[in-house]
Amino acid sequence: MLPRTILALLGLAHWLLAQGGEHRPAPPAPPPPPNLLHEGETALSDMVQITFDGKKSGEAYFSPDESMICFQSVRGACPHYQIFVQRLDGTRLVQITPGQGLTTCAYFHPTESRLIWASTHLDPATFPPPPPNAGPYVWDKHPSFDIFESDLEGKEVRRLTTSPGYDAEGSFSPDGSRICFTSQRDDDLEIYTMARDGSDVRRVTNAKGYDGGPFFSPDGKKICFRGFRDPQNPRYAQIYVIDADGQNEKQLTFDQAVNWCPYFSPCGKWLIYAKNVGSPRNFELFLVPVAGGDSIRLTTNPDADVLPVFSKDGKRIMWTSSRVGGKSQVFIANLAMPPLPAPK
Ligand SMILES: [Ca+2]
Ligand SMILES: [Ca+2]
Repeated sequence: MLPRTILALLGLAHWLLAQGGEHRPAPPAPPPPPNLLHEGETALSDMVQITFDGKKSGEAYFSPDESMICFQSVRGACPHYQIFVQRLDGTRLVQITPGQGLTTCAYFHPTESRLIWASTHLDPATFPPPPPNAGPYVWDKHPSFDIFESDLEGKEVRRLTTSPGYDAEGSFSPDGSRICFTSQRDDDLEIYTMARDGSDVRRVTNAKGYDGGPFFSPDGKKICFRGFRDPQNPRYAQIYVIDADGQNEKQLTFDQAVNWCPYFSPCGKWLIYAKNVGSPRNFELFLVPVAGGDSIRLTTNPDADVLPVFSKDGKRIMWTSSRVGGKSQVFIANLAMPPLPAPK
């Protein structure tokens, strides 16, 4: 039997070799990418999914050269969001945060290979899993949150805030010299700025309610944020812009909804943000002129579309959506910007 088996194997090997070269059948064409866009999302095109893993992922920001993103994800052993960095193609995945406690809101330094993030890893009371009824995109304004800076391996960690109370939601000024952030150090949640090393803290907002999610304008002179300030309807939030020194606050949305997570366009004349439409869980992306005016709706998908940011050239947006399988992940699409309306 053995020689016959060897002969059969040799025959098989010869046949396999003969399949090579010009007689090899053409490989099947790869399937076309799935159309992730929903009917009516006509300003968007070429939408691609960037993150796939974990129970949920979101709140992604581009690195300065836009080759990488930082984002938060619940995956692996930790039951809470941890901060990760990866290339856009999913390679070079690095967990930045220590793997214990809550984390949120990472943001790249504009010129150095470092990033900031908020974490409760110094407080072991925050290590246990969250309650089982936590929603798809919730975070806890835990008083043990502080803002830290690290390199892109999660090493050389520096703590930037030390005051009691929640400190999080940090982002750099365009030149990297200052950080705007949210803090509860004065009891109410307000927007502050600080020098890049945590010194020279200056308060920006002064209104009852949760003011948060601040980002500098591209010229560094303004800050956009959202505020939950309606004492009759504390669940409703509105979008605001304010000078970085706390002057000239201006409200840009006025409807009874959660207007949330604004971010400046690279030209500084628009904010992109999310608002809940139809149900508390469905958020859609909108544009609003910084000078004031009507908002323009960009998404129509019945799942959450939140936390949008622009690429530097303003031609792409990246945001968190649960449109695939109901699970929050990060997506990028081209955006055709509408013409800026004439000032009223
Ligand atoms: Ca406030
Ligand atoms: Ca939606």
